[in-house]
Amino acid sequence: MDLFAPIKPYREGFLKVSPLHTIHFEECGNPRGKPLVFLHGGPGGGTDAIYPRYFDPRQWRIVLFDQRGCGKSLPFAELRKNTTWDLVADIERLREHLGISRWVVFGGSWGSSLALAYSQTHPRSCKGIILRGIFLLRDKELSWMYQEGANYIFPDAWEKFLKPIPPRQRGNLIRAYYRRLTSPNAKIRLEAARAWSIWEGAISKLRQDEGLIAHFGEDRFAEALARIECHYFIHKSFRKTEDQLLDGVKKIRKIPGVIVQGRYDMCCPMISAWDLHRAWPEAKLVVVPDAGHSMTEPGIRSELMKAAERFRRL
Ligand code: STX
Repeated sequence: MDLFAPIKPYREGFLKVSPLHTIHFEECGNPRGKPLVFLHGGPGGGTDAIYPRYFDPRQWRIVLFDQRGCGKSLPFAELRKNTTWDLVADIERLREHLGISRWVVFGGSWGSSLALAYSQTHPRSCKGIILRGIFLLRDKELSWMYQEGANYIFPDAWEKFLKPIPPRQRGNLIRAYYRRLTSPNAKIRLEAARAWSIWEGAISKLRQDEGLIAHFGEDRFAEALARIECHYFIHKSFRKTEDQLLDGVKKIRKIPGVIVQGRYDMCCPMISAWDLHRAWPEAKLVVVPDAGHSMTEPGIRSELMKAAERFRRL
């Protein structure tokens, strides 16, 4: 299934969500269409022009926003007052600001974690939940990606990830990176940000994509993504317990849900989609047999577009 044509927002704006933070949002498609909120990944990834193209613009009112500190939101790469629960509150504030009573929530990767956190906090605002590349904020998922796991598959890319960190600090890479990413020295910060972000780009697709890796290495993109991710991950994404998002499923069981997962996702391995499916059997699990993590992988793209088409009729 091909994406819909490139689209320009019909409305764009800024919403001040705290004394410190202002978030950028936009709306695409049909102002009288079914409302959907798109939760991007990272955290810190920002909105990409490709995101609204998964949804039929005649049928949907597509709301996108840049989470605190990234994309066009201000201040850029700011870590203060930037937690999962701040983002959950921002989503609800944005919904009210736009006069939407209930919307479909769409999120992949970190966006899936945020979609679960949001829907479990505000179930009555959610008409449906479309998730992709499941990430449940658990220690084993962080350890897989940033300590031991994915490096067994990508030892070549891992060497580059290790490079900015002296050997004696490699026992806790998230901590070692956090120190550099919050350094007052811009050169140290940027070197760390690029290495952190390039690692993620290198493991995001079934087949490595040099264009994607180069994009992840761009200074501005890398600085927001790496700083914000590392800040969230060193704080265990501000979760209350290890299994908070699985235990919280009881609050969203009755909301229609779909889980799209690439079998060879090296960023968010399928164990989490499976655990979520076990906890939430009412949601439909779709495993794409020949895909990794990225939402641009052909099989993932088709399944997400099919899911959106089914959810349009809810
Ligand atoms: N982060 C996984 C995630 O949420 C550990 C993610 N992966 N890639 C992205 O987000 C972007 C493409 C949004 C940068």
